Amino acid sequence: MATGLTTMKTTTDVDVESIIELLFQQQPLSSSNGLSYYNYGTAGFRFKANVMDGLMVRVGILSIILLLKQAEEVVSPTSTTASTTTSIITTLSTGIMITASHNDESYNGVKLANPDGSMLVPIQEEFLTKWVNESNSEEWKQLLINEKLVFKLKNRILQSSSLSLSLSLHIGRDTRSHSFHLSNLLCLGAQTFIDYLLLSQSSQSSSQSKSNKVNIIICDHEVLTTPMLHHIVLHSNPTLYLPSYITPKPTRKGYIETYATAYIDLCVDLCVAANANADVNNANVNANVNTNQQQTVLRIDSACGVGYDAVKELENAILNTNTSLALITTLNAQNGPQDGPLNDSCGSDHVKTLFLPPTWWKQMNKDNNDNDNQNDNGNYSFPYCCSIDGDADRIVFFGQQSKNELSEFLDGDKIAILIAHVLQEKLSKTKTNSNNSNNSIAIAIPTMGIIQTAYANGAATNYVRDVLQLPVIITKTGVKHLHHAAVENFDIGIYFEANGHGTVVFSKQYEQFAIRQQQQQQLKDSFYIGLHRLINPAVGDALCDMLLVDYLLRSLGTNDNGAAAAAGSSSSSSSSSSSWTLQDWNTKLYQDLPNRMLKVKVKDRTIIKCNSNESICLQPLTVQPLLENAMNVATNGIENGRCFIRPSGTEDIVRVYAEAKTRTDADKLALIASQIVYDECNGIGERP
Ligand code: 16G
Ligand code: ZN
Repeated sequence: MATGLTTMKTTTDVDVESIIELLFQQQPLSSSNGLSYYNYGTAGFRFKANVMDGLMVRVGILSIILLLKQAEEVVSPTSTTASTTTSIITTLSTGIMITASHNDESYNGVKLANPDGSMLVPIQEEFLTKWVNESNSEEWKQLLINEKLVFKLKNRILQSSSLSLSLSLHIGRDTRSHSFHLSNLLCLGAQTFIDYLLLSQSSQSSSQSKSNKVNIIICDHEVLTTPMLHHIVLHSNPTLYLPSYITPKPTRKGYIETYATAYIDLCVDLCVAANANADVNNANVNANVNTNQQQTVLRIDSACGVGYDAVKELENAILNTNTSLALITTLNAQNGPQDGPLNDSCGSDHVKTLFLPPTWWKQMNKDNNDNDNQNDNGNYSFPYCCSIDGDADRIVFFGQQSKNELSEFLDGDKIAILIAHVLQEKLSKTKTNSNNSNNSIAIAIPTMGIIQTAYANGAATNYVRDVLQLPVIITKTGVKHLHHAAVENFDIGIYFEANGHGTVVFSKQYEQFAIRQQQQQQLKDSFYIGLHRLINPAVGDALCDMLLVDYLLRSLGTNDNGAAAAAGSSSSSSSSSSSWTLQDWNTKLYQDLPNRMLKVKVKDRTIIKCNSNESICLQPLTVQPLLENAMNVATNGIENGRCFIRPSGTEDIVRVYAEAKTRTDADKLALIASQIVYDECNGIGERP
């Protein structure tokens, strides 16, 4: 079994019977675990950790089959038969992450990543779901035998060409106590199946066995954030998916270097531009920084999870560059895995759903040991904070004014609009510059749009449509839906769920545009390349988003039209601070409508069916008319009221969302909607 980074086992005597034995001694379906079906849901398989052993072995085997299928697509028959004298090695990587994200410690989960770092597509999900649930051993035997035959055939084709294939499955896991055990089972399944396949290859001829045409290895990266795993997969397939201006760095260390460097470069550029505008000699940026400037500190709630160490590493990497501290923000990581229970009273989900500050566990433990509690209020005022979730793919920002009160709260909608605002100003400036230049060829400005879900605040959606005048697409919940819509529709696709999960994806046209901007004779504008370097395009990434937001806030506070141009006209209205504060961000663009999210327990949530973007309930038939009635101003006096319900994909509950002009109305609407769900969908427990 693979443990430690990059291990490969030599083939052992594995036959189909021994795999079947392994599979069925770990049969996942059992009446005792109360589960009759394992569904690949919104974010992969996610269950109570104690019912996942058999599932993991199966996912291990199936992930190798999926990797081979991906390889078939990349290495087409024409490319394999092309006769070349030199040997070409084709590499391809996919990944698996073991985590249950924001769920509590008792849960775990597993999700797969495709070679470009993106999540699975429906056909792959269906394949996985079918086979993890398959209880007929004959069916399984047939699958394994067929796969071996196909593998042999492919190998024979490769033998006649100069091509070799090197395939890797990258594995990462979060800090949950059972993640190590589940990861071992996953590796056991994957490695046993690899041994079985490679045995057929080496037995073909002893002379060929030395130079296997197809190598398959498991790279166990151990504890990682989810976005690190996706980054590693994406960066392992650079020729297919990375632009020329991003250096592939497919390791944990490479991840830290990539984003720390991108952040510093952008911050330094900002300062150079500001100094240039102020007509100051900018040869030595560090020397020109106003030393009176206040050091900014960002306090980070790491949800007592895997993001904590990653933030520490980022902080060290940033500090080690010797960049003037006034140019960058100090990252103050809190709530590490040793400080408190994972996602418990802390993390992005807690702050977002309850509008409450997280428990700062270290501080709380200290307070509890103090006999006098007098310091409480004074000690809990932090103007600039963020919370990430248990696997560090979501982030929300907030200011805290006392132990139990937020001063500001900024979610994924706010992040998306901050990015769009800065980019729009910048693009418009680029266009003006281009029109004013003597260049007779007009440049094509990349298209930009925003993808949201029904959970996006109504005020955010209106702001994008009416003020920014950008297209908005509303998709089903689950970042994979937003991701695909962003890739398919725009050169710059900005997608965020309100819960803080999101990123920006860039098209090939954008990449060419970015390169041209940097090559321009006079301007040599590296902003577009710099921005792309700071973003993890594979998946929503709390840590990249954290650095990105910090940079954008700085750019908006710069007293010029500097590198970012970022601020454009808004910069003139910025406060005297050198950076937009959270309050600036919260109030200068748009104000959220008050909203409330509630959960309702029902007997069977699968009876609830929604329309394609989950904003309307289609079944049971009685629900939607009652919700419409609840939203109706005439009957309830609720202004700007909107509510919807949907069954959760990750918990056994129904989610209710409501927003309205006032907090009281939003709460009232949420309560009425919860009662409708309870009454019409066989609610259990106490009626809301
Ligand atoms: C998962 C999804 C997230 C979605 C959430 C919805 C991924 C990586 N994460 O966390 O995008 O918002 O589920 O949860 O896909 P729900 O179905 O319980 O509301
Ligand atoms: Zn997560």
